[in-house]
Amino acid sequence: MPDLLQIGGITDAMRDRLTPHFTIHKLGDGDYPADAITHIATNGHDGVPADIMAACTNLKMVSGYGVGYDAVDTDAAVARNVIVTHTPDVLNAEVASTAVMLMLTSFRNFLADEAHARSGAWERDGNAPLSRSADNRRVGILGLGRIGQAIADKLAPFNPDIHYHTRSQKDVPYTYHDTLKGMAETVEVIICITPGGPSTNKIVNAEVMEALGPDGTLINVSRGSVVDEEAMVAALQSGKLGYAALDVFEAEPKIPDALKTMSNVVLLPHVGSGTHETRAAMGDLVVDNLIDHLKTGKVRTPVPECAHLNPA
Ligand code: NAP
Ligand code: 8YV
Repeated sequence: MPDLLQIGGITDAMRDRLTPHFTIHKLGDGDYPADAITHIATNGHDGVPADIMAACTNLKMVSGYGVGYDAVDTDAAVARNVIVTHTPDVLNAEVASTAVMLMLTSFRNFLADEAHARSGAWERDGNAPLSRSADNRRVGILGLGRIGQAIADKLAPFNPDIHYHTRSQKDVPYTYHDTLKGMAETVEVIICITPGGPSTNKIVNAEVMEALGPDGTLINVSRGSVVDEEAMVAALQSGKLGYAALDVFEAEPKIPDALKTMSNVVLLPHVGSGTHETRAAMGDLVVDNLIDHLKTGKVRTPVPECAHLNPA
């Protein structure tokens, strides 16, 4: 059987489906036969470290659990004819729900309200303070792709005025901004949902956050690298940025301590796609890609950079 290197965890269901087809070696569980590895299963966080990619001289395919693949060097893969796959679409609805719930939680201040109810403060001190309505807001989506569009759709009942910034204008009925700063000056909320990587590195910088302003809300469900985290902490501390609701961070699982004490911030531990149902669908697609590659040489969902390596 071909040898597969497992980087990070896989579910029991994934292992059960893979075991009849591959000899699985888990990275970290002792030595693995680097020269024999033809397939790698990994995730969006761990990717494929450069030394492992180099050591696996017979590598043919990398199957990623997650739609974001910024942790895999696709240039290095393409240079060696290694096809990389990811798990697009099956998580759109879940990640969109996360973004919408982050927006609702931030605007309606539900975490503080829940603490107010649970702690007995309601009986002791009276009603909780009023919050901000999430209805009728000017919402700027940074990255209107598969998930960005799902966020726009899911927000529809809240009657938003949708704006977006991407590199290329889309055929959609929303207001396009060719600069992120221009969008930040116009909207009340920015929801980040671009890929990570060099082209988006810290594009939400101090200038953008100041343009969003003291009443503005920054929501990040993309990658921590998209936002200048140090500048965000400073802007939240100084009041130049009003609120933040974050699922992703620069050095996960590390969250800057300063954010943990701020009442104008909502923090999640990168759980955008983290439900049993969606993770099962992602796991199935990871395995489908691996088994299809083994049986036919063709994969279901190559990353765009590798699409030309997939047989027609
Ligand atoms: P997608 O369909 O490829 O959409 C990406 C969008 O970002 C496109 O509209 C693209 O438009 C835009 N974009 C790319 N580079 C840009 C740049 N430099 N400046 C402005 N816009 C840019 O991807 P998706 O499936 O929606 O996923 C998006 C990302 O969400 C993933 O890559 C991942 O990082 C993140 N994600 C996070 C979670 C989580 O758990 N929090 C879960 C799933 C995904 P243009 O090409 O026209 O610029
Ligand atoms: C995953 C994600 O949890 O799909 C993505 O890009 O960020 C999440 O769905 C992550 O990739 C970890 O595997």
